[in-house]
Amino acid sequence: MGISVMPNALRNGFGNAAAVLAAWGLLLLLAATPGHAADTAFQQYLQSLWPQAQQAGVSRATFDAAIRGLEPDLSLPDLAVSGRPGRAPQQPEFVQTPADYVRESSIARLAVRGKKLLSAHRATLNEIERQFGVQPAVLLAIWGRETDFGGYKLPHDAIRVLATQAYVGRRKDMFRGELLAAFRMLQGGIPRAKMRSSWGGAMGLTQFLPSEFYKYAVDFDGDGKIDIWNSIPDALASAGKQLAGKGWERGERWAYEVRVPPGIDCTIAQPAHVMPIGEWLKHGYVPAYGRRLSPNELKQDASLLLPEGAYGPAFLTPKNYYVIKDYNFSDLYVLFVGHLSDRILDARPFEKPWSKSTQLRTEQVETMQRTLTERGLYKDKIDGKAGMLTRAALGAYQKAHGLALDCWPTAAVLADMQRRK
Ligand SMILES: [Ca+2]
Repeated sequence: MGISVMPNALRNGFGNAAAVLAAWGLLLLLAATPGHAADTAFQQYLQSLWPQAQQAGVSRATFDAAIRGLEPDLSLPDLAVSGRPGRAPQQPEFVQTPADYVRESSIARLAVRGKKLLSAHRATLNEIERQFGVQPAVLLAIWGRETDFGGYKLPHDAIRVLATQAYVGRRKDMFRGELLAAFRMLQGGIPRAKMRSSWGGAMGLTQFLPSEFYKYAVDFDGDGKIDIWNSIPDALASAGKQLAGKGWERGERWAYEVRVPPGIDCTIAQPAHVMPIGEWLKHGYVPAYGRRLSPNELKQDASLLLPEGAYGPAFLTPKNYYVIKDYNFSDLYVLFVGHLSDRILDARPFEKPWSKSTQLRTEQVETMQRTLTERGLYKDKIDGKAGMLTRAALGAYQKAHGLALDCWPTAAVLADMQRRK
């Protein structure tokens, strides 16, 4: 348990005396004083939100009922507490590989189920596509990924999660806004018992944060109520409207798997390096399975994605790739959802399988990211994940030092970095 939480808590936007007291209260809790001291501080923090809740149209009775007896849930991930500052959500000891996350057995199982649901909900899905431009299989893939088509029981009370994240999470301001929106949902008549969520506070069959609920959720089955929990038409149409709102290009694909020409420079695989797909093909990239692209598809701008560096499958990613990424900021999430959407319609896996190559530990990738930052090759987060920008920076390092170029965090690169220290 680390006393170092205190400066962080103060720096990260606690703006008034009550909140400062709340932060000290939490510190006391972390110093293992009896729980009721922290409860008081947490309650004081929650009470400090009342003026904003009132402004948002929440009644005193709703507000009081929502926070009565509420305690923070310090077991949640992504909290800046207890000697784990900056701990990423559910961070595994080893870097998660695409093969781990886009697990073939999960994809295959969900695709079979998705295909059945596609027939069962065909008319609704076609109508959603007509209105919002998002293909049925993409919406089914999101539903499958988010809640296993409704089979996954969300473990948390959303109010408690949002309140905890607003109080002591790494993104306090964002979650304070979400908590206020969740109070509005209660005020609007949504029962507390329905508001079950993930550790990040998302609710319903397709996982909406409260602010997104207000922006995008729709009544699509025409019963006069918006129900993203039990109505499949409402949940899928809401997800469709959300993707449309984030810029989904009607009818376009999420990505194109391609064979890359031999000897490419893998450092070009980053979002800033964009060409029309037709240009990529002129440079020797070939659509997997000999797929033919329409003139319209060839005109789309796309960047190159190499999720496993020089290993595994490669993709050209047009705008819709980044629209799904905006929905959940993770390339592996987009690969999962995108590939599942394809597999619902076509049983073929990626033409080039994931590599079986072993992974480094998260802290080893963090060490690499720090070295790359010191050398001016990397400017993004130190998060121990081998994301696009980390892979490109590793490639730049390999080029600078005459190492084999694969844009992938291997033991060889790490050893080279340590030797040059
Ligand atoms: Ca409805």
